Amino acid sequence: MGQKEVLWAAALALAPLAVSADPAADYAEHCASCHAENRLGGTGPALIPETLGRVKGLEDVIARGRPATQMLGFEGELSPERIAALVEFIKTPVAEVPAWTVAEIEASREMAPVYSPAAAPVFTADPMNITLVVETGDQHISVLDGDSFDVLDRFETPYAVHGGPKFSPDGRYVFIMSRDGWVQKYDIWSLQEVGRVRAGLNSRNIAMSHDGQWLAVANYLPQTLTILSTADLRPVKVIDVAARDGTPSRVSAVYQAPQRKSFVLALKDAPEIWEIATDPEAGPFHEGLVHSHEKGMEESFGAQRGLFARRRIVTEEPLDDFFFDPDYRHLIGTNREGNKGVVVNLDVGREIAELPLPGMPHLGSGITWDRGGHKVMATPHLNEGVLSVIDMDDWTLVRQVETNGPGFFLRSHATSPHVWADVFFGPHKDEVHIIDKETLEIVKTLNPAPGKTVAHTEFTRDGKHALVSIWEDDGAVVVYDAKTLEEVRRLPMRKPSGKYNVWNKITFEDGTSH
Ligand code: DHE
Repeated sequence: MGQKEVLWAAALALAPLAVSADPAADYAEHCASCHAENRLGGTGPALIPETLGRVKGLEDVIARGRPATQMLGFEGELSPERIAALVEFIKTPVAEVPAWTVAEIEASREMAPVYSPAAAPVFTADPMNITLVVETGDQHISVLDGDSFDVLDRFETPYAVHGGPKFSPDGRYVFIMSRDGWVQKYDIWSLQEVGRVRAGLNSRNIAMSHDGQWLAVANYLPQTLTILSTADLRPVKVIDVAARDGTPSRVSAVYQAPQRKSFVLALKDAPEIWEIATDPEAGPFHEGLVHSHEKGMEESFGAQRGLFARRRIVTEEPLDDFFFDPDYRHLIGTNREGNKGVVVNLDVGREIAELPLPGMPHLGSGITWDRGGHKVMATPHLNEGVLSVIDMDDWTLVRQVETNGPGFFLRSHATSPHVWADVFFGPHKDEVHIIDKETLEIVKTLNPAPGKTVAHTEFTRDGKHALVSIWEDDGAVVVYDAKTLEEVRRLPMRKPSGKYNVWNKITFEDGTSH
């Protein structure tokens, strides 16, 4: 064949790839069968900006697929131009969000056919010292014996687990949420999945009620709060989340306030905090009042009493991220711009103080401890290499501890003199600072895997060991002696993100976030 013919043959071979991009048609042909026509997920995850926002290398995934999943590569059928157009298409918000009512949620419920609950733990390890490691590299959770560090089980989770799994108050069951709104229930004693349900189409986080009966699921899509029965994952209520003027709002996050027997949530798109009773007798709901910033304005919600009664507290600005003091009387929140903090007294329903918290404080990772007779809280900042330490008695800033870069997570333990703070962002992403809780000085900086992202610490039940993640696909959990700060074990894991110790979580250990 002459040179001309070769070029001609090559052009012909490329012809199907050269067709100009029609991403909607390409989506319908290649993606819809797994990810659903409306892009809200099917056997594959939802392909919407709310889920994909932080996923890097989408072009590569579409071209070459994802190993060890059903996601195939399409580079043989789609040109780079069409793949790029497809990426733009799936990063565009969906025009219409379908209803996701009690009926739809109920229909999504899948109880594991082979689940048989054990009468006692099927292992000899201390069930209170189990630590779960969420491995986002291949969507699994490893169940670690907190004494021997043996992996007792490794089970598959829904795609893109986010936030802390929530344990039943007795530590037997754990509930895990994915960004696509799936909630999975797992029985730690039996080492088996119990079932799963899609409680929302795009969800933020979950909270367990004080008595373990109800699980609240905070949703972005649709703008609702779903209440599930923890016993069987049945939806018992879907609450539309809308401001007082009727504007629908996403939920910034929901947490349980055990002493108050309530869930507390903040609205992301409206200046309101809601408190939802998880007990018909829950204290504040008898007042039936809401206090607003506008002088002297109170609104009665007298009719809304009983289980899941709601109370609104109006704030000056919407709160994006928040935290509580240990007795849940105060909520410490930050606004969307992340340039200041406010303290809201939940008993009287008013903002009572402002905090100097510039640089996007990540209050969801805050922890508290006793320092010199005062309770202090510390929070990292996502935009600045500092940790702010606040005195919770008078809401003053005690110190801004300078770090080698912005961090994501903090952890400590009642038995530990240290706070462990990662440096998640920037050139020092491979470091973890060890900070003295009294002097607030960095006493040591660990660098367990030079050049690799290191993040998120969790302690064992007795506080003797601290577990740190190497956030890489071929990552690890590094186990340190919490006193000597020496490495004692390295457990290979697939991008281990958060780690959660049963005892520390169910006892609300001071050194752990919610
Ligand atoms: Fe998180 C917890 C919000 C991005 C990993 N994250 C939380 C919580 C909130 C939150 C409100 C507390 C929920 C709970 O545990 O009940 N996260 C946000 C964001 O607003 C942000 C910045 C943007 C977003 O995409 O939502 C964000 N988070 C991330 C990530 O990019 C991380 C690093 C990787 C991932 O998995 O998406 C991430 N977030 C985590 C983890 C926790 C978490 C591991 C639980 C920490 C814990 O110790 O409890």
